[in-house]
Amino acid sequence: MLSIYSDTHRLHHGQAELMDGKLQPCFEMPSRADMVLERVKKVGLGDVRGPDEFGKSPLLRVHSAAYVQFLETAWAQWSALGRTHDALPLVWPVRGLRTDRIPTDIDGQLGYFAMDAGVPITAGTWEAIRQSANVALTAMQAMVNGEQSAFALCRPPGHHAAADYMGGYCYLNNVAIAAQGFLDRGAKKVAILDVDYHHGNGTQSIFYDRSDVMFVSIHGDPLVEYPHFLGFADEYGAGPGFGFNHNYPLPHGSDWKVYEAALADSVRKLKVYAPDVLLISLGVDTFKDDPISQFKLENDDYLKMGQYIKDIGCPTLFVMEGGYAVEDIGINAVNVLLGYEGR
Ligand code: Q9C
Ligand code: ZN
Repeated sequence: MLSIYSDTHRLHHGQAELMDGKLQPCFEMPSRADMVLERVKKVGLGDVRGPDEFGKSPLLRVHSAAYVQFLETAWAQWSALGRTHDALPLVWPVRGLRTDRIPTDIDGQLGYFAMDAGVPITAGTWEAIRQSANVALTAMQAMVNGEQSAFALCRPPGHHAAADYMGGYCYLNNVAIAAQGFLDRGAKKVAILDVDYHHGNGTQSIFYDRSDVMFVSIHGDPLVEYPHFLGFADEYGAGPGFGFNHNYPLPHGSDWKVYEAALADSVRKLKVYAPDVLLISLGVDTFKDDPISQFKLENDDYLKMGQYIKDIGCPTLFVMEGGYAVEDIGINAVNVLLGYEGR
């Protein structure tokens, strides 16, 4: 399987996030991508190529112009005030507050365009997130050109980012941008299966009212897990998109047996939909030793996950999302790809 990767992800390295009331080093760190790349090479998965440049237009097919401009200028606005630490939001427009005007100061903009404080913006963040989207788009283009499968080794991840907000370590929604890319190149029906531990709230919201993208997600129950405010089982889509969104919230402590039942049901739904192309939001934070997650999957379970995905029976683009057990992230992510390939 072809992999696409860029070193540019290193330009994004947040200093700290709030966890349990304490500031601590960001879980979403550059070594994550290094470990996955190392494993791709070690098992001889296939060629590894750098990304091509797709410019801003494919980003604007998914994200609002105001949001993309915010991402592009946030660090300059922040550092112009003499600030040297990471830019972070601290205030949000909750119920009853006004969202009909975009603040002109950077603190207001950070709150307006963020769902949480897990999204540090550094000097290199814009370049890193742009290239992460280019990695996904390059893998998409390779498949349009004939590859039957590909692995976009994206970092930063993307599935929590919606049309006009960032959150949960995510800025540009790489999988949504690639899915729209397939549609813009002639695909009629696309499906996204999100196996990250956290619900892909951004991806769901981007395609919620559309029937040309089916979204299926298996994740920790939002009643007790991030992102808390989306990802419940009764979210089926809206308008023409009704019936094209399916969530499988699972309890803390879920192991492969519990997970497999949800995955098998997801695979059944995806086969009925019969998409032209399938995208996988490949988070491996479902692993038993993940430091921020509560599922119990083991290394070999990811091989079986890959076999289930293969059984859906269509061209498949894997897009890297979360996974914070850095020692095992390469083994687990690449096991899905090996399982898919029947190796
Ligand atoms: N106590 C992705 O996996 N914070 N994002 C969780 C845990 C946010 C995860 C706090 C987790 C976001 C792409
Ligand atoms: Zn996650």
